[in-house]
Amino acid sequence: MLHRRLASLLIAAAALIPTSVAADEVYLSVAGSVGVFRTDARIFNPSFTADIVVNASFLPAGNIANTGVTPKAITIPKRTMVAYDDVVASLFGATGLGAIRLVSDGDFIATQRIYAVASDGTLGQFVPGLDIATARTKNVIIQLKSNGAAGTKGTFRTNVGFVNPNATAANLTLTLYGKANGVVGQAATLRIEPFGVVAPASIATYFNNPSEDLSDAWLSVRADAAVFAYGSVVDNGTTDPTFVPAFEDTGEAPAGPEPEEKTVIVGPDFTFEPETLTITAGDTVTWLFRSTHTTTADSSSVEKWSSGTKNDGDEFVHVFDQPGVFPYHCALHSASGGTGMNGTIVVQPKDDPPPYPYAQQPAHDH
Ligand SMILES: [Cu+2]
Repeated sequence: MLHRRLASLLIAAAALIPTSVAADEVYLSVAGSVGVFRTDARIFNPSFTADIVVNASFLPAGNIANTGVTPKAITIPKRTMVAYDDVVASLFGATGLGAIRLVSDGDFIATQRIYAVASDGTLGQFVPGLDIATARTKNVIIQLKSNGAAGTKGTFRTNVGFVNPNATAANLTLTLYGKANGVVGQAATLRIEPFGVVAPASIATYFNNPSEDLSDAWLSVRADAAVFAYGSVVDNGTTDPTFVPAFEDTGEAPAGPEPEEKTVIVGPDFTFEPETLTITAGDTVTWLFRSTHTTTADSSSVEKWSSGTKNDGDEFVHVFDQPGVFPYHCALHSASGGTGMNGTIVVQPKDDPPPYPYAQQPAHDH
């Protein structure tokens, strides 16, 4: 009984402190009803002796911070599988897409079926609940296929989705490889809010609808915190979907190029030269001031910095460690994101070679 009471206290503590370490923490990475798509979930308690309480949180998609979500406590009796058809509605009384976070001090198994309601029945895919221990900083999603639009028989499309199971934001770098195993376009960056959920979206949109052959493709997902990533490959003729979980990318990239030092001239003609500077993560940027200006990161920039007001002959140095696109302006002569005296630092990822540079691959000779 003492153990039981202690367990209840621990559950209460887990509910109050979402980041506390739990015995079992599982994510259903996408759930909800959209159009003809539905998701059914099951939760199983393998214990022969004890009921368990699972704290379930619905984390809405839209890449919003879900730190304030209050979990709902549900009891799973011993040796019982509890069914939640249309889980977002039946368990949470909610609508829309999101992820589900399940936390308990007892062991449990959670699974899901995502399916489309068709005229002759359903077409669906099985989605395992993902243990928090399998969230990773280095992921790879293989066997993707994206070579046509919905309705075109014989072609497939690929959606990818992401969940950040951390109480802090995560910064992801996505690198897409096509049929020739070369990098497609430029690596894409994605910042996911604390406990944020990015709903499945076409892989092509992350890479500006590339023209490369993606009839076979794979995606590298690197992050500065452990995240969940998955693909869903959909037959455009039948809508038959296949869930593709991310695997650990165990490859160790060789050391990238040595960090370089780059320079921007802050001119008396109210310009940054060059206006757009492309560097590699870890590079140092020095602004050389030739008249009085105040270079400052835009409010939309993930990387925050400001030179303060500098005069002719002064320098300001900043190191960019995170990949991404970081717009900035002169606070004396332009508004944040406005027109006037603006510049952009484009930071390419360092740790996902080969090949360099992160440019469009040459067109195939056919
Ligand atoms: Cu200025």
